[in-house]
This record gives sequence, structure tokens and C-alpha cells, in this order.
Amino acid sequence: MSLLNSKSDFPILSRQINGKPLVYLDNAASSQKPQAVIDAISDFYTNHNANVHRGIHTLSEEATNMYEEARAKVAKFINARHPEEIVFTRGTTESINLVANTWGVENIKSGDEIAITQLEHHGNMIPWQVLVEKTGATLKVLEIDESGFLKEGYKTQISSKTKLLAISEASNVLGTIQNIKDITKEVHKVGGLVLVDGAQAVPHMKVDVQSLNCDFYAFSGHKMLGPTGIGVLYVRKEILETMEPYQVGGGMIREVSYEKATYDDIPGRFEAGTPNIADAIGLGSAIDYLTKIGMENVRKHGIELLTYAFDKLSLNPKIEIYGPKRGEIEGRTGVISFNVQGVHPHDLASVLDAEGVAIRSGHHCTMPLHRILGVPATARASLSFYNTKQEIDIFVKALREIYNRFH
Ligand code: C6P
Repeated sequence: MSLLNSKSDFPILSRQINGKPLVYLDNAASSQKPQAVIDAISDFYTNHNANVHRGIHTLSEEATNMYEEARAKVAKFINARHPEEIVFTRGTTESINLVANTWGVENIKSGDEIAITQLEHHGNMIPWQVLVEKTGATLKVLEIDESGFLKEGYKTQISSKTKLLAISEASNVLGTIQNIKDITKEVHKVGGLVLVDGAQAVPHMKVDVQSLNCDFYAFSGHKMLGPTGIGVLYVRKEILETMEPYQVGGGMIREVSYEKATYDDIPGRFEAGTPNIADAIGLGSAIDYLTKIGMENVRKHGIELLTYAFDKLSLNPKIEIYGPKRGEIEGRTGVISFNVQGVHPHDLASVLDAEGVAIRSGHHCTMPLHRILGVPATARASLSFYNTKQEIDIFVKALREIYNRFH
């Protein structure tokens, strides 16, 4: 499949916004969906809809097979050893909350430490704040350098007290890609576990949980061409088997009496109630689509677009880009957070919208990081492989005009 023709696979990308062709640069918030994903969801409801794991009639068996096939696709996509290591959730946020409320509550005690980094999304911060509050443990915040990389000094800040390091593989603001493999090695040395927030990594690069050797890996379907309301939590099998259910009820039990219940095996015991069947199947279709393109090609094209955008944007000295610089481009994804001198990011976003260009402005659910950056808000253009150099030209030209208008 050619990347160059892929834009036409996404029906929404031919829309006009305010009379201008849509230039969609808000992919870090949520990506657009190819027709194949929309069709997969529609096909499920049109031809196969039934509940899963509950019936022996044909439709129920078809639905169950399709749902479990989607799980197997996810496992293969991130190179998990077993499909049972994949729990379907609503998204990254729910995946992380699941870990905090199960593994966390069961294992974290007063005197223990949980470590995060300064650049974490609120979704990988607040669940740990609540957990330490509940358990009497301590939350340690590890420092990042100017480009957003975890500072080497973290090695002296972790110890046998560190039960978990929760870190994003790619930042949603700075784009910085951490060296998870090395970090995992260091945390395992002191006996801790590693949870990776992969929300901004999975859409852009090959993720291999065995090679990263992480213990938990969380991500969302909607940022990687899949539907909203479906996400993934990978947990290493030996750990998942020790965890108690997150929610309890129908569909996750083995035996129930009026007094008590025993629970299903993994992963079913973490999916109480009727799961989001159609969207899991939609996510499976998104994985098929990305696999056809090849994640190596997605990454290669991403770097090419990012380099092009960097070169164009850095022609204007009034634009400050945060995160890894041009010389470190391999260390980042296509998230470009920036400020234009003298223009508020919200003004930038609304004037760009009038030109058909969609970007995000604000704190991007990383208020503490923005305090470190010394600004209350940034503008953020985030690229996907379906963006083109022509679209970047439109974006840069519109920025130039806005700058001239405000000065
Ligand atoms: N970031 C953004 O515009 P959910 O909302 O559960 O799908 O994902 C939460 C989340 C967790 N971690 C990281 C690194 C993220 O980027 C996000 C979502 C979006 O940056 C919406 S705030």
C-alpha cells in the first residue's frame, strides 16, 4: 500500500472547513478513520451483531470469534507472547486506572515509591497520585532535560523502594521518545516494574513489548485509526494472573452463589459486562490497515514530514518549538508544540481553523509540564502518515499570515 495515496482512504479528509480544504493536524488528540475501519464496524452491526461469550447460536459464535480475533491482532501487533495478555478497555486512561486500582491497591504499601516523569499526561499522573494517597506511598517525579528525555540522574533516584515507574514512551507535547528498553533494565535491577503509556507511540512506530521488556503497556484505539471507546492494556502474563478483577459482574465469572463468586481466567476476568465488541473489531481493522502499510514505513514517512515541517517552521525566528531539536529528530514523533511570539495559542488555533487547519491549543492535559516550560499553553500541530508536504505548506503559510496580522 502506498502512503502517498492513503489520504483518499479517509473520507473525512475530503471535507471543506470554513470553505477551505481540511488540513487535519490534530492527530495526537484523535486520528481520523479510514473507510476500512468504518466498514468493519458497519459490517459487524449489519451482519454479525450479538453478544460475546454468552450464546451458542451462530451470530454469538461469529461475534465471539471476531472479538477474539481482534485481541489476537492486537497481541501480534505489539508482539505480546499471548493474546491473553491483552485486556480491552475504553482507552489509555482506563488501562492505567485499571492497573492503579488492581495491581496498585494489592501491592503498594506505605513506604513504597511510585515514580513518574515531569512530562506525563494527567492520565498517567492522577491515578498514581490517588494511589499514593490511599496507600501512604510516595510519588516521585523524575526530571527531564530540555528536550524531554529522562535525565540520567534518575538511576540514583530509583531504589528497592521503587515498586513502579510509569512513563510515556512518546510525549503528547514534546514528542520525545524515551529509551524504554534501557529504563526497563534499570528499574528491573532494583526490583520495580515498568508501566508504559504508549498512547502517542503506538500510532507512529513499531512497538514490541517483549523487546521493551515492560510489564504493562497502555494505549488507545482512537489515536491509531481505530474507533473511540476502545483501548488496550497489555500486562505480562505472570503479573496479570496475580491481579484481582477491576470490576465484577456478568461475563467474568466461573461459579456464583448468593455468598460469593469465583472468576474466569485472564483476560476475561478483567472485562466485566458486555464489552465494546464492535469497536474492538474496528481496532482490529485499523491494525490490519497499519500492518499493510508497515509501521517502519509509517515511521519513515513521519520523520520525513516532521523534518520538512521543522525546516519550514524554523525559518521564522518568532516561532519557538518545544522538545527535541532538528538535530534530534529521530528522538521524537510528529507532535510539534510551539508558540508564536505575541500571539496566544488559542488565537492561533481559531485563526488557523478559519483557514481549514485543525490544530490543538492549551495545556494538552499536561499542566505541570507547561509550568516547567514556563507557559500556560502551547499550540500543537500533530502529524499522521496521511498528512502531506502540501498541507504543511498551507499550515506554515497561514502561520506567517497570522504573525503579520498580529504585529
Ligand atoms: N492525549 C492529546 O490531545 P485517552 O484519552 O484515554 O484516549 O488517552 C489519554 C492519554 C494518555 N497518555 C497520553 C500520552 C496521551 O496523549 C493521552 C491523550 C490527547 O494529547 C487527549 S488529552
